[in-house]
Amino acid sequence: MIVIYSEEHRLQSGRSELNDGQLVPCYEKPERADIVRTRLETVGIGPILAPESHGPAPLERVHDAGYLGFLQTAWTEWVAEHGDWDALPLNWVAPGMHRRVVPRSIDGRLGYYSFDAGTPITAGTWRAATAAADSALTGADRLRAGDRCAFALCRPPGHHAGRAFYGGYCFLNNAAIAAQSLRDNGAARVAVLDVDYHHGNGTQEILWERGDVLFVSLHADPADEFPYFSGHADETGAGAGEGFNLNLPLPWGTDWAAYAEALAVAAARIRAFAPDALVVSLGADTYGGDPISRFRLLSEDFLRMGAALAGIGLPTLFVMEGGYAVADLGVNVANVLGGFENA
Ligand code: FKS
Ligand code: ZN
Repeated sequence: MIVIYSEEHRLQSGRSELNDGQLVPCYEKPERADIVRTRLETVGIGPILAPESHGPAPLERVHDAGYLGFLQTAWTEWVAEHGDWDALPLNWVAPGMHRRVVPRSIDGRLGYYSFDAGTPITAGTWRAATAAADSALTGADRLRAGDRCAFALCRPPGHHAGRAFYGGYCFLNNAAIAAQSLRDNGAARVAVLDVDYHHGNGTQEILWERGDVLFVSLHADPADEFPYFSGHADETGAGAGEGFNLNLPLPWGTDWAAYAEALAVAAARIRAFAPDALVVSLGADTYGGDPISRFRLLSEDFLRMGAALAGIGLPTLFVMEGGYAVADLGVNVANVLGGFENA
């Protein structure tokens, strides 16, 4: 399976995020991609290729033009105002306030376009995020060329990024950008299956009114877990997208037995949709050893996950999302990909 990887991911290296009341070192750090890459080399999954640049057009198919402009200039504006330190938002709109006018102030705009204080914008954020999107797009190209599968080793991740918002370590929605590219290049229907521990609220928002791109997500119940305000089972889509959004929230402590049942429900829904391609938002933060998550999958369960995903029987693009037990992340991700390839 071809792996698409860019060294530019290193350009996203935030200093800190707000977590449990403290500014702590960012969980979403360059070592994550390094350990995955190293493990893939060790087990012989590859070749590992650099992404091709696809320019702004595929980003504009998914994201708001004003939002993309903001992401490109936010760091420069922030440094001019506050100096050379991570740009983090501090204020958000609440019910009864007004979001009609885009603030002039960079602080105002950070709040306007974000939903958490864990996602620093740095000097290299835009370049890293566009390299990640290009990786997903290059992976989509591989499926179009006839490959059975491909893996885009994206960093920063993407599934929390919406049409016009960032958060949860995500800026550009790599999976949605890839799904849209597949649609724009001949696929009649595409499914996105999100197996990251956290709900892919950005992907859901982007695809909410779409009947041509099915979104299915297994994740920790938002009643207990980030992103809290998205991911309930009764969120099923709207308009042409009604019935094409399937959320399968699971309780803290979920192990492989319970996870596998939900995965079978997801697989059945995807097969019934009969898409031309599958995009998997692949987070390995469902692992029992993950420092910020509370599911209980074991490393060998990721082999089973890969085999189950292969059983869906579709050309499949894997797009890297979360996973913070860095020492074991390489093994867990390689297990999914190896489990898929060997099924
Ligand atoms: C825990 C606070 C958690 C944010 C968690 C973000 C998760 C990001 C992710 C992605 F795939 F996008 F990277 N704060 N006390 O794993 O879903
Ligand atoms: Zn996650």
